Amino acid sequence: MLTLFDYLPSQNAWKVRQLLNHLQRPYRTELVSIFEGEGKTDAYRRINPTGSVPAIRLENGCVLAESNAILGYLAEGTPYLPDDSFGRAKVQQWLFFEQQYVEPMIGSLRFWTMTGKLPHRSAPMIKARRSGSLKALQILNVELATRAFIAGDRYTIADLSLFAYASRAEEAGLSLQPYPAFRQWITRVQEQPGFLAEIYPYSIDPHSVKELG
Ligand SMILES: N[C@@H](CCC(=O)N[C@@H](CS)C(=O)NCC(=O)O)C(=O)O
Repeated sequence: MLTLFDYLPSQNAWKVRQLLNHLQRPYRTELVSIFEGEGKTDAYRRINPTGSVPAIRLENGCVLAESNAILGYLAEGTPYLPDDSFGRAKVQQWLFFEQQYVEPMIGSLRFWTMTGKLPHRSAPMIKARRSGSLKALQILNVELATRAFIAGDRYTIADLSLFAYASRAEEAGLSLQPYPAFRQWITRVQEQPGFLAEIYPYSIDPHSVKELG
């Protein structure tokens, strides 16, 4: 059975949980206590060299890390990834966008806000993340005003991936009021069969107030 290396408050890991739920694919979980340094052990670095979650181990022992790479692999041959080359490239376009403009911006700001680290970050760092986050939300709002889903007319892993952090922007102190098309897309994603509403706040982990090593 597939193993997911997970940390429950991680929305990067939620992406993989969400796709496995859509696919109704059974898996086992190994929790990695990232704030206690479990990601930095030699054993875990052989699974993911960066020491972060998520990662998966397949039935044949092969391991794979990076949330969007995992999504692409697991979605192969399913309705969540187009089978034509242009459709797949469009999905890739938005997966790269997610990793450059959403996760490091909204994700970081949300992480600092929810774990009490924001007051310990410099004003220029916060300003850069805030303006990057607003830029990402604005782009998504403009794009989603023209079509139902980000890579075309159907829900794909690009929507799933973007949803993980962008939909939680209010937890980073960002209002979603100026982005009506984006808010309508949030509802469309939540209406997908097998949508996984359950998410975990950092407060379930008393160690999350520490800095990551
Ligand atoms: N680009 C990576 C980012 C993974 C990531 O930063 N994961 C966080 C949890 S959301 C983590 O494990 N951080 C611990 C660390 O980096 O030491 C992905 O998309 O999988």
